[in-house]
Amino acid sequence: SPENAWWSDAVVYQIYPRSFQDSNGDGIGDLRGITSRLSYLAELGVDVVWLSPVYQSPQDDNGYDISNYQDIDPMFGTLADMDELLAKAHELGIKVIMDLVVNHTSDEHAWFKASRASKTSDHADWYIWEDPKTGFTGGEKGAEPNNWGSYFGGSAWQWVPERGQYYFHQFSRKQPDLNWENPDMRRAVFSMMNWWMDRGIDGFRMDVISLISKLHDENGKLRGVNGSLLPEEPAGPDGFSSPSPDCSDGPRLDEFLSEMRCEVFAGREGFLTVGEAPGISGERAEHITNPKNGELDMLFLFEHVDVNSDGPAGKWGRGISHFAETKPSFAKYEQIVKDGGWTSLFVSNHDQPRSLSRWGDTSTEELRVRSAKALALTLHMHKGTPYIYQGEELGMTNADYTRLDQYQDLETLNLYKQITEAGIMTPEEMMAGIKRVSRDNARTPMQWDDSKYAGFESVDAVTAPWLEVNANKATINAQAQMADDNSVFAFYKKLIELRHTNATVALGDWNALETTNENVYAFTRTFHSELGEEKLLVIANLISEESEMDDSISAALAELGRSIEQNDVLISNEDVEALKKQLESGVLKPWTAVVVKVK
Ligand code: TEU
Ligand code: CA
Repeated sequence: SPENAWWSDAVVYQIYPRSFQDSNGDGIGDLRGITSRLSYLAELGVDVVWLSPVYQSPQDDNGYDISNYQDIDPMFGTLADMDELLAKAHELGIKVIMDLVVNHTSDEHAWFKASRASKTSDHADWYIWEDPKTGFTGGEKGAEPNNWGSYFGGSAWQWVPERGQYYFHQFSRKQPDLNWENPDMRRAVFSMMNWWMDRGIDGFRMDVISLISKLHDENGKLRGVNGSLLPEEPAGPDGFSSPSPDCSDGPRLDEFLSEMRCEVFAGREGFLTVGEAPGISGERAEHITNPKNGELDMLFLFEHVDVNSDGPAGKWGRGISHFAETKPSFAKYEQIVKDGGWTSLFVSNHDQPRSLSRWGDTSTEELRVRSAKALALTLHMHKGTPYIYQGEELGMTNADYTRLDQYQDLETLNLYKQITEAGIMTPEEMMAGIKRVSRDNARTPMQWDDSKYAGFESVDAVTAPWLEVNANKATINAQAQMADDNSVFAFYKKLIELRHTNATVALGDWNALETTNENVYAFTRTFHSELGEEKLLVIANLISEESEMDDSISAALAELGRSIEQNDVLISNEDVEALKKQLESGVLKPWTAVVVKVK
């Protein structure tokens, strides 16, 4: 069972290296910068650090386009810097996992250069190539093999005259999809993974791993279910259809993942594998993460962050959302765990807007702190493995940008063009969407202190940070929060400590309480040991108004048999006297959140 794994009570911290700490004043975060901040992570108490990609890359998608897997991009440092980071992290008891991006490479990778050069090269079939549509010569509009669009805008097909063929790219045209049907390609990927494991890393976060197997025919050619034609789905208003139904959770995914487990991880211990898995159902997630199937330790599923994103403008047209809307998704994730699998728990990463800006209240400093703690408590009290994205532990917020030219993310810039040109949104509407959901919201430099560049780089650096620092560094920064016992940072530290020290928090069964007031989220965690049963009751009011508590919550609270005292409260953003009043009157203050030990 996953409960026996070393990581069953672990907390993972994600670093986006570009934006974490710059050590040499070129405006870009780097490995030496990270190494210099490891003591901060040790103080916070995290067990594992996940580094977004630092490999050699033309940086079309900030490193998710890799041109050489077995070297560090000079922008981030050297292999020696990586070795030093690993050694220092391990000294502090922190494991390090790297991002593994093997659904695609950069178009500047040697494998792709060989593949595009000719149809007969050794690497000819390492990527996914198709002829132009019948009746077309190729390269002209309408000649693409089908109408699939790339997630980053435009067609998913790119014409290459040398081969007289198109290659397939689900992401940017500088990110051609690898052909996992090719066994030589798979062997090369596994050998690269072994090289990194042997170098001392502790595992991988696997980028869009759910997309590596596509629908294909018996010759391994990308084909629809009817075997002869590429599937052509109905197009959206931009003229493209999504490749997702035919390219996610494909027929050989389990086989590829088991093969990887055998080829890379068999005989190793103390590692962690987490797969990014858009398009995977709850049942399939349980299968993939159930240890008896030997695939992956856990997955990132996206249902909770994708809520309200299915209009014609996708996430860009998403309105205001409430965290309570994610309850059904968390129930699904907890079911995966109940059934013998495992789940990761996250509200932020480098692709999402800041969770606090999306779901919390940043209108006053008091509400910012209160709502950041309520969201953190709620997430961390689930069963699974919590992930903290850099700056989340400080309650960092979305970028404060007002102009398009302040953004750099290729998805943001491409989709601005595509959505406004197709008339799906006006430029004003799209700018509002970008302000809410652009990936750059999470990529602004880490706020270490209130100095000119927030401590991300030194004040006298000649080159400014690659992405503008948020002006609220003056109030939101690590230095201030580390000195304050009531800070968001101190609260995260306590949540992590609870997971390490309290078996019920790490391993207790999760059960939702039925509530009619949807703004209140309540669940229990129950753990049986030789000492008997321990039961925790988690209550959170997820809005900026008072909320009435349901009777089901009062009933669960009544198991305590008396009114609550300081010792019954494991953690809260409210003091015990205030809690007593609210729990007895049944009216919760805005964002009150608490874990009560009722048994
Ligand atoms: O993201 C995959 C993914 O599903 C994204 O399309 C995500 O949904 C989108 O960015 C949200 O707007 C992974 C990486 O996390 C992302 O940074 C990369 O750009 C992408 O893969 C391609 O490698
Ligand atoms: Ca640097």
